[in-house]
Amino acid sequence: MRERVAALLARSRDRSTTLTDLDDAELSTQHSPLMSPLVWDLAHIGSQEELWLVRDVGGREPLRPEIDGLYDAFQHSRSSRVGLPLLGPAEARQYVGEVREKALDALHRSPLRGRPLEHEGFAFGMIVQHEQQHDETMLATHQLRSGGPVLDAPAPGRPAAPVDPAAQVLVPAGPFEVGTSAEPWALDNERPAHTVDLPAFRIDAYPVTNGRYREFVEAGGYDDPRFWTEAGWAHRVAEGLTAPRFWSRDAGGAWWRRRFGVLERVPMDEPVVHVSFHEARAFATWAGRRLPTEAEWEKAARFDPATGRSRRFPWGDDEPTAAHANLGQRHLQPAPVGAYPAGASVLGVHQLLGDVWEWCDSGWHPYPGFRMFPYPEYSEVFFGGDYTVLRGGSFGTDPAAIRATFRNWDHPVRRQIFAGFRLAADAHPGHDH
Ligand code: AVJ
Ligand code: FE
Repeated sequence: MRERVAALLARSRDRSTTLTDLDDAELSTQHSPLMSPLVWDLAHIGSQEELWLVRDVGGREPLRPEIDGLYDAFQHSRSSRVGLPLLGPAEARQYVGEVREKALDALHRSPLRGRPLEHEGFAFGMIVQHEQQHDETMLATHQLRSGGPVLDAPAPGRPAAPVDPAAQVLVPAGPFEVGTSAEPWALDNERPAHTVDLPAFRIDAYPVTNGRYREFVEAGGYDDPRFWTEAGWAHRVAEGLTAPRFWSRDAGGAWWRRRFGVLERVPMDEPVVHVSFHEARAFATWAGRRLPTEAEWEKAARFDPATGRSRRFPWGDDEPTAAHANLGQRHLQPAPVGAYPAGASVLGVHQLLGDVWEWCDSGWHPYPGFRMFPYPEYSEVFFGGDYTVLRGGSFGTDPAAIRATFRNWDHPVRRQIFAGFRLAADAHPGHDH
């Protein structure tokens, strides 16, 4: 386990290093009021690692107690962080390096069992996931940055044969297990495992593609309040929305998108990305369908009707590989639908993990029996707020930071995250057998 943890820590640091390989001015500037300067994310990653692995697990004195407050996300909003006396890029790099040395020392000394924080290396897993989450946040900052490209990755693979992007799968009625009490590095909000009984429903085999979404745009979906909730329409009007973020249309009517500094045609067979929950919901209403609830999404992803068991991942219990899902920033875009047949769930639902986060029609609430661990500012303080659940991770999410039980949340108006959606519908008894 020590070796595995060390490798995961190294992988996340490699990613953080790539994402902060920019000149000092670019690292310290605010690319969008929605985001922190990249140099804040970098030192914040170190600060969390110091707090949990060096001070708590390692039992060491603070390295730089005077900077704690600067990197406390609750003391300073993202838009105000650029005005703080932050560590500069060179200082931040040195700080995270020193913290890492001491964290590795703590890894060698920890029994990796005993008290809950160290049991099965939980604190290490939590910090790996934390750094990877900020790496995805930093990737979103890159997407918001103007100027030429600085990141590069090969295009994802294509499906062997074309698929029907509107294909649907029937999920049978009945109880199944949501959440987990066994996954060692699952975060507090994924716990405990509990039974949920759902009526039968239908869910799309693939996330909604740019091609399907374009039809909604061109049919005037953004101009008809009937498709939008009241809050959604207010958001549509206030922000002047007309299409997914980063899309534009040329004089000939062709759709283009800006992706990490490159202008390119919108690929119609890729899952749509950079839409808010409200846009997703309006699309669903226009299409005569709805978004899945969080429990429906999880059942489509985990339920094995042959055994009645819930799996760790759609494809089974084995950790993700490059064949299962588009994860880990290996590709800097979603893959065309049908590109990951090996990652489909038993029921035949594809691309649930990776590609795009999927908005669900569920607010952010604790599971019955929830117990905060190890700190309330990860999940608990957000419960009941103006948040919507997202599932499944995106091309920007590391495999270490995603599972079929993983729960994410954000404000329903957010569009800079790598979020899309898939459609669901009730299965009407008498029509579906
Ligand atoms: C779980 C993605 C909502 O980025 O706000 C990072 C993750 N928490 N540092 C966020 C997180 C503390 C969190 N999300
Ligand atoms: Fe954080």
